[in-house]
Amino acid sequence: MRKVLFFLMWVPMALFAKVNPPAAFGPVPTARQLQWHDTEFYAFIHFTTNTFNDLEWGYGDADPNIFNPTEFDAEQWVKAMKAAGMKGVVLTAKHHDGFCLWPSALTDYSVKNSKWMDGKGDIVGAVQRAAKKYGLKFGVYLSPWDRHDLRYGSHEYVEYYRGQLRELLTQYGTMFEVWEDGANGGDGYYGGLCEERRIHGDYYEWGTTNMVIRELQPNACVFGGDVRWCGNESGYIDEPWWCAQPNMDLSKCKYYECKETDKEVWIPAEVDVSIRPGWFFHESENDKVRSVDNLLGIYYSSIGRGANLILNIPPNKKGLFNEEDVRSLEGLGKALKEEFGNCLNKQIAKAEASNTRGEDKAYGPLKATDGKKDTYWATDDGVNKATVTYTFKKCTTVNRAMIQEYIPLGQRVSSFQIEAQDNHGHWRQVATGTTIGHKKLVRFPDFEAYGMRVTIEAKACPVISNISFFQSTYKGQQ
Ligand code: FUL
Repeated sequence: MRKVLFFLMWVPMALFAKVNPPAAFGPVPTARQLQWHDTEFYAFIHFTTNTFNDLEWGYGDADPNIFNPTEFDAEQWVKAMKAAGMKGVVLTAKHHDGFCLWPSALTDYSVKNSKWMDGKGDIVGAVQRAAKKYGLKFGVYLSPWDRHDLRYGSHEYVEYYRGQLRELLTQYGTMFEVWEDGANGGDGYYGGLCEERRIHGDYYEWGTTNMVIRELQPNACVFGGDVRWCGNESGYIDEPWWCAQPNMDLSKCKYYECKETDKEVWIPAEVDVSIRPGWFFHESENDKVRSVDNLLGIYYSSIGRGANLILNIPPNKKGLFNEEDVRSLEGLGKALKEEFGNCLNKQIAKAEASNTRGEDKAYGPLKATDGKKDTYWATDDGVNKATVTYTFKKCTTVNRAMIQEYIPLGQRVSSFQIEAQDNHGHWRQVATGTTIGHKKLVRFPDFEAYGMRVTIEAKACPVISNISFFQSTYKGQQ
């Protein structure tokens, strides 16, 4: 068996490369994190009794009958997400108010006791089915803080929370992400006692609780475990940004793929931001929906800096996305097509690199422009600074660039510079930056270029899976 495995590994290597690929540098993503990185852009949906009470944090005392989205249409949501270019959706199955959007068998505080569809409806099921129909991945947000439940603060509540995870993770197909919010403890209804409850330390016993997720949905990334919060709700991550993080949180080691001896683990950033000022729908914010330009800026400062973007769109009281929100989503999708629809890599006539691993074409500069995600340009071990030069067939207008590291072998790049060659043969700097990771997107003014040059400096030999140049026709919102 071992021999067969060795042979299977050896054959492709022997066919395509004469020298060994670079060894991994630092921590590397798990398989589930790699899938998550590829998902890049998805929707967040905040919907509960708050939508009908004009609240952000429901106290937990709302009458379930208030939840009655008379024109609820999950497909309308999903079509708008698709139009924006999103690849998934995460729904608040339960927010802090404790109201469940699915008919949980573990509480009465859910859609089954609402007016909506005479208590026979299931928002989680409807959104999951619509997502599946339109090819979007699905995930849920299950708030650990529950301002409705009497048991909150006791161990019994933690068992209840685990039971709810079990319901959600067994009844609604494959999930790509589970969101466990960080907001916790405080005043609430708590079964009518209306008091203040504080929780301490590792109340939720995350190491054990999240094993439920690992067991039932091994491909789902856990927000706050596999993935970390970017630190703000404004739509950006700082630069430089490294996915390698000190492995401090040993309580999570049980479910997280780390050993207690690991100094660092791979934990990428997720940028959560709302299309409106609030997370929930408020009529008064209809004129404050983010513009296409604003959303595009967020796209660049999140996905374009190696993070994932989870953009919240709150449905209105009818259970629909409001028209302003749909307009911005459709506009964003169109803008993204104009930004990245015209890749100039097909114009490349010649590629050179200051160093190519083992002088082997299998690691040559054209491997970064071939559109394949598993091939890369790499240098020899010890060569941590290198330049690739691409010459176009003819002078071409360039104004956007994308660079991606081959992250299955870790994150390495600490700085880069992009230059363009003018008609006198002079090289002009058009962009510089620090870290790259999964993806770096840059925009610069139109440049009539004969060629493009990218210089990379890294902590170990650079391994670059994608370098693309674009001619964007997006002129900003008219
Ligand atoms: C926060 C929550 O308190 C907000 O209501 C919202 O759900 C946001 C995404 O996370 O911590």
